[in-house]
Amino acid sequence: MAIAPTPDDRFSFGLWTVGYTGADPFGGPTRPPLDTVEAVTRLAELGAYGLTFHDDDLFPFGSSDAVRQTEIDRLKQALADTGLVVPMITTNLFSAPVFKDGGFTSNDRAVRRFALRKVLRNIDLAAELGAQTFVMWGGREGAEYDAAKDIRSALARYREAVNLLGDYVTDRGYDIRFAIEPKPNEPRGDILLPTVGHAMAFIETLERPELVGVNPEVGHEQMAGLNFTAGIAQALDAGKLFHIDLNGQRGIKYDQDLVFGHGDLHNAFSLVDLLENGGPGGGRAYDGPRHFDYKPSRTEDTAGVWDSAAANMRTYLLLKERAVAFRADPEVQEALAASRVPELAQPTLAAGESYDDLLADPASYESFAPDAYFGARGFGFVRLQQLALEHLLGAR
Ligand SMILES: [Mn+2]
Repeated sequence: MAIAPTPDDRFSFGLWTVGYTGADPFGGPTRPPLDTVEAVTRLAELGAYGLTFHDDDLFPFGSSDAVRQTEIDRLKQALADTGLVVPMITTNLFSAPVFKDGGFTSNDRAVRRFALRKVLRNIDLAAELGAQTFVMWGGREGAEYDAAKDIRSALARYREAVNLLGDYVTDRGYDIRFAIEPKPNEPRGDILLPTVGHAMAFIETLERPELVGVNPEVGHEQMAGLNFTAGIAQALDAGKLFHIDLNGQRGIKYDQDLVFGHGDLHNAFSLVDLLENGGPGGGRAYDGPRHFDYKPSRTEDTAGVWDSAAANMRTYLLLKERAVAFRADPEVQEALAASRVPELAQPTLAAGESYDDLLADPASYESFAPDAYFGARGFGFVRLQQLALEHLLGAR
């Protein structure tokens, strides 16, 4: 099928994704390092619109000011040459040994102060490059041992850090919002703010909650055994879906970072349907970047890196096309109605009806016969899901 991504699709990639050289805890790299300019050029050729990065992806940790500036200038030139933009930037507070017990929540206060300085410097760079979202993945913010981490103090320090960052962007007049990326574990045994729900509850305790949302990643929620689409729906309900990380994961195991759709395909289909068709009136529910946070598998060569990058976008567009066909099918519309799916949008009480009115309505209780009403009648959800599957397979 002729499907070509364009910048209007708003596909973006982390520099660390296509730049992954294949090193894992059990073996070294299987591919040569990827130069930033090459990454920008190839992504633009493939139809992406954006590049994202951690500070340490662009210039190595501990770089001199001169090296840092050289790499920033090379990136800026590549962006100008291709039209690619930088919609999101993030800071690496997990790779360098100094962060072995975390950044914002290290037990060591000097490390926490250093972490804040590293982030503030990178926020200045985000503003300089026009990035409007600053993602915070606290991969080392956690512990392996319950005795080693006072979780309530850790959350207080996390809150102190995010409040300070909110003050900073507000005082500087930066058009930047923050997005917390939850993950249950890996590299720490347990990570703070492990799921979308934990992160959203934490955000409400901040001084400027309006500046902070979430950046959920498909695989991270699925590592916790959770339904990613349902988590995204709740983030949308709370107005907190500031960014999204798309990839693939097969069940509760290590973080696989597979190509989008190469894990739970049903959930990928329902996710694309939600993002593209789940808004008010059936339109787009989310307008931000469709950001891929995947890793080209260690088995692949350089050609395989670009094949896998293209595969993410192609899979998204195929699912988008399938979701539109699903919604347009009269039999699906009939099955949705038979399953009472649209009826859930109808308020349970009538306009202006009070609990006194409800108590005075015998049809709602006294004369309602629950067993007779639904005892022998089903909802038809299985038929509906089979129709979704047949559209997903291209069988309809
Ligand atoms: Mn991941």
